[in-house]
Amino acid sequence: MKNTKDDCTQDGYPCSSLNQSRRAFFKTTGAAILAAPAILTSRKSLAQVIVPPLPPSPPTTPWQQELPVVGEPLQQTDLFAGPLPPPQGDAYTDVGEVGRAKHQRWDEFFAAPVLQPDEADLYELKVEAITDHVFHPDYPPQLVWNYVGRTESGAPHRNPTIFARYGRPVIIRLHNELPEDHGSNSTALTGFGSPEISMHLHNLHVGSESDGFPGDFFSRTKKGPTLDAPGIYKDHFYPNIYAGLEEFGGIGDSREALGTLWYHDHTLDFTAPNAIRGIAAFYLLFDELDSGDEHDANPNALRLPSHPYDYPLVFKDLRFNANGIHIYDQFDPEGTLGDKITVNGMIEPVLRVARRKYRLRLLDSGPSRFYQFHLVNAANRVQRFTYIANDGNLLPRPLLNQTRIRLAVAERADIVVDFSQYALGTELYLVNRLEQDNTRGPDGAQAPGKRLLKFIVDYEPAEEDVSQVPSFLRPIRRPTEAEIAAARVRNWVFARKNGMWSINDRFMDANTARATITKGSAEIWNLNNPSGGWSHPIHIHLEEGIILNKFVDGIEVPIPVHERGRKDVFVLGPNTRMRVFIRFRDYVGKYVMHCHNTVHEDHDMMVRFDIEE
Ligand SMILES: [Cu+2]
Repeated sequence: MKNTKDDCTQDGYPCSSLNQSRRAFFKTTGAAILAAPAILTSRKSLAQVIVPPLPPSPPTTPWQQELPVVGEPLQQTDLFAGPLPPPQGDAYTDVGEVGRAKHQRWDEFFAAPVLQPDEADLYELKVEAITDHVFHPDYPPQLVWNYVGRTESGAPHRNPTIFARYGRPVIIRLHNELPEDHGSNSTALTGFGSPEISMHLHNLHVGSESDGFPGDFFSRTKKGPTLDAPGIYKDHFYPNIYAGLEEFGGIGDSREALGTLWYHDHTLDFTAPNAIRGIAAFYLLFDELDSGDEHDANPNALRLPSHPYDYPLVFKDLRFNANGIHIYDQFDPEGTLGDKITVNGMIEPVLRVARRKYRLRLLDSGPSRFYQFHLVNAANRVQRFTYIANDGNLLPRPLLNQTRIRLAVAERADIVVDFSQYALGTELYLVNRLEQDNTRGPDGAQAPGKRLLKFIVDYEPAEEDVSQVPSFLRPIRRPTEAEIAAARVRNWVFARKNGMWSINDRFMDANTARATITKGSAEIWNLNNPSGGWSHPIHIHLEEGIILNKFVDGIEVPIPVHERGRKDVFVLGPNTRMRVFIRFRDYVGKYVMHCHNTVHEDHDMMVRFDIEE
């Protein structure tokens, strides 16, 4: 159905904050840019011709704020007690749910059309504007947008981590409570973001209606082109099954388990400003092997360091104006590179740790910065750790005695650091040595790097550390030669076009599938970045892939050992091509592949693909 201008989704794009003009502008050719609306022409002319560099963010005194020693998981919500009806397979448009498609596989998991008590873990989140966030005490309290749940005492729980388990469904009821007007019509760079939202859980194996498709954005009055109606809330059904359900039965193939996931806003054209506004948090998924319990008596359990010694850390690069207020230029297809790195929302925080092993889950949430992390002591001497998971997927075997972690946007790395080797009072730093001076990609690494997070080895653990890192973590299913030979090959070229970013010479169109794939089939995707100037971390929704070959300047190069497991972000450096083997399983519908440099994604390096029966 064609959307009308009345519901504010002409061409399928939200009309708040100059969006329509912006889209019209961006969709034009280079010649047509000259005839674009005046305000945008002037903005774009500035961006493309003069590019006045932003002054650096005001200085901050390091190590003024402390991260919580224990990160509390989100409490469940009793969705049977609230004013809205409990979740069901079909959308409840008559009581305010958005017009989404019916949840796939609902009838396989639940006996009735409407959920019954104790059939799933239930959570309620509201995306809210919060006006008192402190990035750093040297900057004023200010506006962020967060996912907000509730603690046990009923207090707000901002960007909470959700603990989930394979075989136990989760349903998240997401409310959009953002203000419709947040100053976005101002030309100040403080008014960024779109108050319509779409929540993506990266990279759960899930039905497309719960995947946070970019065109599924909504608010009370507006909707994206791929929803049937706007609404006040949307239920997301996360069945927490392994990929391979139809092939293996049960809850799928446990070799496909994911561990470190994150949920973030994915609104068409606004992923970067909305995620950088603060709409992003962790979702940790456990199973029998990676059980989240270092005391687990099950002989199959890995007994990796577990909560509260399993600690997620998210890194974001932000830019602040002279008043210490967060700014971002969502009109510039080169975005805004941050020069202040936040760790879990704070600049240069301190984390006090016990003398024992920790599992640290590192996430680069962008929008554009790449990192090369090192753990160093006060004399900048590099420390060693164990690398156990990339992109949230446990590697077949741990990588011991590692000294660095490279992350592109949306990549994750789980590492185990043994703080028991340090005396009480020891100070250690997580540093970034990767230089980067624009949003196009990183330059080289330079010691000693920038200190982002200080650890203080602060106390003895309350009990003996019984956690371990076994020699074998999770087996991997590699494709056979016959499967590789039989796979259909698709070629995808990621390139600059008219000052924007294209895939196979075209821009994102939420209404048009550029590939149609038969459910249950496997393909080889040739991901090609022929440019010498940019890096593109390519993310493919729904499924993990395995890199078969990697070429730089046309010459095959070894695949780094941490990239030899399952991945959902494929980091294409300059002049790089990869062959990736992917199975498309268990679900049908619309999904996307995109550059996860979210500036490139928003300016339009994204493609819709559909899976069909
Ligand atoms: Cu890119």
